[in-house]
Amino acid sequence: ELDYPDRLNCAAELLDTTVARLGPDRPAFRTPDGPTWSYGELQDRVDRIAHVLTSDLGVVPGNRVLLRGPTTPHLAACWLAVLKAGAIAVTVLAQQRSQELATICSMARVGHALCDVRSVDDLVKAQVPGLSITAYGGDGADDLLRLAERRPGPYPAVDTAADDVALIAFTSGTTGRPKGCMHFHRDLLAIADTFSRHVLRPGPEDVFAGSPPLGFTFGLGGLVVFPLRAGGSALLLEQAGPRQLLPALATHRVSVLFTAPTAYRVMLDHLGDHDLSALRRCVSAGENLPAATWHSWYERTGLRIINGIGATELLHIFISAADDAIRPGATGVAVPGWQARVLDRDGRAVPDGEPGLLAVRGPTGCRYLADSRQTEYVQHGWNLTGDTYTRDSDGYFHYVARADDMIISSGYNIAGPEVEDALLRHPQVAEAAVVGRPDELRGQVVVAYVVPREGAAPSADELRTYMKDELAPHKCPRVIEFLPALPRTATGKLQRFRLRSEADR
Ligand code: 3SK
Repeated sequence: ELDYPDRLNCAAELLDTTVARLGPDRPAFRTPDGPTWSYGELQDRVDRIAHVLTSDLGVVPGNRVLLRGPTTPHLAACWLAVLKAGAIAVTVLAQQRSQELATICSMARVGHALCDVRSVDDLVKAQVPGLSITAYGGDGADDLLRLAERRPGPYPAVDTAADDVALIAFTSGTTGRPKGCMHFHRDLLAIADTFSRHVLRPGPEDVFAGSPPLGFTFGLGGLVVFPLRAGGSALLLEQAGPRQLLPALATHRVSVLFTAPTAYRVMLDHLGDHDLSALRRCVSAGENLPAATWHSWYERTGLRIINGIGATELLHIFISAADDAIRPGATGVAVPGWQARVLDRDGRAVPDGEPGLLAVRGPTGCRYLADSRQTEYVQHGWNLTGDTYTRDSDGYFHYVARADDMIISSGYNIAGPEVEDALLRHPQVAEAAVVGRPDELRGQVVVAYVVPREGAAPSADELRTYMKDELAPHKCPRVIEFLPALPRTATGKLQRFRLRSEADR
């Protein structure tokens, strides 16, 4: 049971409480080339920025402040300062361009922005009425860091309520229209005190790193909230593709890694003799982790990937498992503090083994910013994530597909991920995505898009023959097409709707 006081400032809890507990000298953030920031230095920088927000920029509690920039200690410090000053952080991704930024600013009524000087152009181009933009990392006299130099001294955190909004995180899902998800100060601690505490069990010696950016709550949790809550440190990488991750894991003795299934597959092709001996936790989320990927990673590294499902609506991971509790191919069990069920469309639990809608509830919850889709996501007191799952008799949850991604062919229900998993077991396949194409005779037929491994060129016939040994005939793709890469969102999720419209042509 999580029991937070009514008055709670999450930035003060993450930073000031950790400094009081472990002292100021432990490392907090490091980068591949820059100096390491100790907790004391981080606290000093956060406090100076919070002073600038209040005294120079006129930010008051409840104001919404947009944060934009590559993954750096400065961006993390700005996030903490905004929360410490009682304002609300609105996080965005580097890939979001002026049109989307304008929509987000208008939806969230953003009045101020703190922006890495390298990312400022798109924001200026967005021409948001009344938006005050303060850049950091440049050399102007009005640069945030220059202003911060003139504002020394501790900043007492604003006395926020535990259920004051601290963060508005935007998600476009895999189909488009952005939704702003509001999260409270207590929610940000709850993700650390549930998933991180019970599944990762980190300590002050842990070094966290990963690919998700801070504008995606997967990254914000894994690279800022979890390390600070545990008194550990994070390696923040501006370039965090699989090929940059591998040498960084070795050089900085990373012990907790956050990335997506695709990155694990690419890293497998480039493992070489990188020293991964410090790595003890490999988290995979953002997409379903196929059993084939889990086994390949285990065979090559001896490490068991911790699978998990999370959502921007719920902030972080709510189903997962670690160590001996891991069952390859399953997502896991409800994280302590969370409950999960598989329901039918009327909100009734379906029997174990039968597919239905994944429903979860726990310490956070979906709170869309003025969006009628709220009543689709929250029903019967449960958050419906939009995924089809089964639960087995041991309480393990197994991913089937996104709820609207089931393929119905000749009366059979076919889950694309099962077909993808089979394709991924083929040694020449790097990535695979399966969708339904409308068909007069069968309703839909199974179409597979395949990205071959580097240097490989399998033929469609070869893969079709292989699939016949792997799956029942009705699940085997009728059509197999090759692509250089699969279409993905800025957070790395597969955009099946794009493949479906490709298949319709
Ligand atoms: O959207 C997701 O897939 C996700 C996964 C883990 C943690 C947080 C999020 C948003």
